[in-house]
Amino acid sequence: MITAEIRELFPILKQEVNGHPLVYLDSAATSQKPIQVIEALKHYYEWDNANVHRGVHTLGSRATDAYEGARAKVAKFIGAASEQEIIFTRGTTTAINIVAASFAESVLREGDEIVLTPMEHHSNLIPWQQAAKKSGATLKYIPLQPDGSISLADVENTITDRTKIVSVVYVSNVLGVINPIKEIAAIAHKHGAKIMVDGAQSTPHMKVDVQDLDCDFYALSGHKMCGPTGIGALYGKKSLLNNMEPVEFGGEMIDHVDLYESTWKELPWKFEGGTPMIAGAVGLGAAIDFLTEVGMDNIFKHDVQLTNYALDRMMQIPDLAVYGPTTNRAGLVTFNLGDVHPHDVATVLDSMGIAVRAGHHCCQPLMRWLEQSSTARASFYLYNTEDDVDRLVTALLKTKEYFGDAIG
Ligand code: 7TS
Repeated sequence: MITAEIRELFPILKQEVNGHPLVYLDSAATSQKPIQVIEALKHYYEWDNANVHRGVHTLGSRATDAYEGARAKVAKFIGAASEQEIIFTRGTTTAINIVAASFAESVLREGDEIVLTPMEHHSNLIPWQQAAKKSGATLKYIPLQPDGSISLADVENTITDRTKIVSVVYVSNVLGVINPIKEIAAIAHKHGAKIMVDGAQSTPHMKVDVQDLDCDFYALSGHKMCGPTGIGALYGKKSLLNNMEPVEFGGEMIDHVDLYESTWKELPWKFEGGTPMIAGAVGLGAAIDFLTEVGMDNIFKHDVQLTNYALDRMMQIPDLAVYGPTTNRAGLVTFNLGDVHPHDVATVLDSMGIAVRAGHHCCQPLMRWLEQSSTARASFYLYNTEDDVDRLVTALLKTKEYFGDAIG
């Protein structure tokens, strides 16, 4: 499928915003949804809606099949060895919180180390800060190279035999850099540590194979990969998940309940207390079907080409600073226009129909490292075109003119 055909499948892109055709460049915050996903949600609610894993009635078994079918799709999509290794969560944040809480409870002890990087999203930072506080473990950071990338020598120097868990983002939502997860995993394992991967920004753009990466845990968000909000997944190796305690307790996750003691269901359900996000899972399954049909390799190629095109063009704009390495990156360009506040840049761009994000992008420590209080960010997906980038560049030149002396 070529981009023009793909765009046709996204109804939201057909509108005008502030008198201009919409250019949506904020997919790193959340992607738009193709008609297939919208139809799957509609069909589920119009025909199959019922609670799962309990009813003997027809709708109950249809809903259960749809929900468990979606789990099988997620497992296949990221190369998990078994569907039991996929736990549905609200998104990446919830997935990381489950692992961090479990490690704080039963793995981490005083003097142990948790290894992160300064480029982590708050969702892969604060749960570990809390885990460190609860357990007495220490947080350590793999330093960043001047361009924001990670060197394996620094990984070697940071991870030690005291390290119990390394938690690293695969693709940074600010720098766009793709981190060498497979190599980091190998170093972590050499020291007996586990590795958790924040896959919020990688899963939408590239083919992921958790077994090839040999990561122990992997988190993803459905809403960034054409699926609905409120659904995501935690992948964990079965041997590890089997030995972890649930974080939420209640209906759905139990086997036998007594007045004073209870036992849990087997994987993955012991981690899914309460009525799950059934429609969300169905929508995520439809999103995975759609992405698979387009082809993850095609999507990666398209997104990288567009990012490189945007980088080339944007770097020619005087007074415009772009952040992150110039190679080995996917899907986004973070920038600042002189001293103009990025919120002002985003507001002027919005007046021309262009949606970008401005702020700290939930990466305050990284902003400090960049010596910026905030930045603007254009992020791309399979429905964006070179024309979108051209419109952004023209609009940025106009913005520059508009602010005149304030720049520089
Ligand atoms: N990790 C990374 C790398 C992210 O980019 C995000 C969301 C999350 C975790 C959290 O995902 P959630 O679905 O649980 O919220 N990032 C962004 C962003 O860059 N702009 O808005 C949300």
